[in-house]
Amino acid sequence: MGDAEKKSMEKGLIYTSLKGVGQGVSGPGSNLPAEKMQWWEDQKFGMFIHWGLYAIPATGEWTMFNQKIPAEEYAKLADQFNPKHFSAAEWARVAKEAGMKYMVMVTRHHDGFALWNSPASYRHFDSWETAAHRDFVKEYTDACRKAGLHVGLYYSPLDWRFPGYFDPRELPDNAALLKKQTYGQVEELMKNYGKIDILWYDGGWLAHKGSDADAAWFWEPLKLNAMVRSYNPDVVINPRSGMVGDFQTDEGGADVKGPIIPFPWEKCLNLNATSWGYNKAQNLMPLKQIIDMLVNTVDRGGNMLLNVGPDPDGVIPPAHVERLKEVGQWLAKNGEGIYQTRPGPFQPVDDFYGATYSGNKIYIHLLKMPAGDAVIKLPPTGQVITACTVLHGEKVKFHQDATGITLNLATVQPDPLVTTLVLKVKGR
Ligand code: FHN
Repeated sequence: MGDAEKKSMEKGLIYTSLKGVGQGVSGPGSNLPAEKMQWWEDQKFGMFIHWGLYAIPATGEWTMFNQKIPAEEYAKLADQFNPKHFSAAEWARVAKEAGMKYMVMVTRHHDGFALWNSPASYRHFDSWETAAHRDFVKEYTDACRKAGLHVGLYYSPLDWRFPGYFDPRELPDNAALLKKQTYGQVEELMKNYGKIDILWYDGGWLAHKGSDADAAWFWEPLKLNAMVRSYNPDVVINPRSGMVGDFQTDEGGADVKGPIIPFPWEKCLNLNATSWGYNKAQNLMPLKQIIDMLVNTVDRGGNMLLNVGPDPDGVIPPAHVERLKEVGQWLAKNGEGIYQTRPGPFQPVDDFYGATYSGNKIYIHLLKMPAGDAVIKLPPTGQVITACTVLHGEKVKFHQDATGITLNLATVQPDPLVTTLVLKVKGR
């Protein structure tokens, strides 16, 4: 992984440093009010998809830059990009089977290749005008909706084909062409594919330096996103256009720890740790780690966007499909304590437990069983607990007093991944 790629990822870390949170420009109507974010906060789990020409060399989505491949040379990959087994319906089926409620597809990454019919594409570098002659964004958005999943589109303003990206002040004309392409392509995506629920910008930072907010002078994101909202008024926009986001992002596989985060946020990470794009080097995330990451994120008020990198033929590797199916099996049993919940009322204890609530129920997620006397002591809460059970399971003895709630887990058969307990609350 090149230095530039490493530096770009550091921007995504939040909370430990809260870097970038809330940074960026904002203005009247630029961001959604809290009530228009509730549907997004209810979903909890989505599929991220990095797919494009870079699947062919199978060395990750930064191949062009890391291997210093000249744009003309790299563009020849489009002649080979003609997937025979691509099925957006199959992507959607895998996402649903995993318990995912929304999808975010990379429509154009930093290499400049657009996966739709894009008249605004600089030098017609898109899948409609090259070997595939297909509009993959159309097929994806149709399949997503048909499967009842919310539709998200990823777009990279950064395009390595433009030297003006690396020196916008010295090469203003070329930089202006890049900006023109961005405005033209974002408009195509917002205008031609029906209602878009999520817009996921990435690569707003200029010359691989500084933050997305630092580049707002160049992209004018208030103007750009006013155009976006003129087509999709309620689209949820991430914090990477230089404008304050409707949610914040924490990128990468670092464990989620610490207290509940008091604003909408999303953890985005890879199922295959080696790269976001398809890679012949595979390092598949263990099931327990995925469930722990999901629970730790949800118990702190976040959504989790888990990435897959389909192969050049558009097929999600079978081992990834199998792992996602296993995630879906845990969610089929434990989803009641995940979807449509909110974090709390108890603060999480790192590497031990966290909580969510919905209606008259509080869900305790045990990442591991308490050592020794199989007793867990929860802090006091102003609510009266009337019952405690394992979710869809046996009763659990409990005692509540002014010092808190003591749960006796001696008889509890733990789930091999994460155990969910349910506390019934009086009067709700
Ligand atoms: O440079 C990109 C990277 O390739 C990948 O798309 C991730 C996904 O969030 N974002 C950037 C790195 O922060």
